[in-house]
Amino acid sequence: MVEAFVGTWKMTSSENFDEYMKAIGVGFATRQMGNMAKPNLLFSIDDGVISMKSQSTFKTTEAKFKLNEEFDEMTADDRKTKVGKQTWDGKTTTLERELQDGKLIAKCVMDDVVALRTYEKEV
Ligand code: DKA
Repeated sequence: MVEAFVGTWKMTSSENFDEYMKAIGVGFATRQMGNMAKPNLLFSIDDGVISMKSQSTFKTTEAKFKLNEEFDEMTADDRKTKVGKQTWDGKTTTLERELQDGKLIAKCVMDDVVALRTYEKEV
């Protein structure tokens, strides 16, 4: 039920994200910004098109897509990627977002490095 994602989500925890950013090749200065950023994730649906916007003081990015279709995403570190799997420069990372116990969990995987970022819905 993609409707359950609709709304605004605030990041409440982030585990192993610096290691993940290192694994995908993000440089030191951008990692500092990425580590400090506490993004809000905004999901909306319009006529079957899902909009996912990540807003932070560091960077705001937006991707629009339909379920089960590959889509382009420009990431906060300026990689132009294709999602579900993000592919660029011959590398691949996966970024899954799912709901668990009312929280949105973003699981970022690069080889054997996994970062988990937890978001809670604004009421
Ligand atoms: C999330 O939605 C995961 C975001 C992953 C961004 C990877 C690149 C960050 C570069 C600062 O929480």
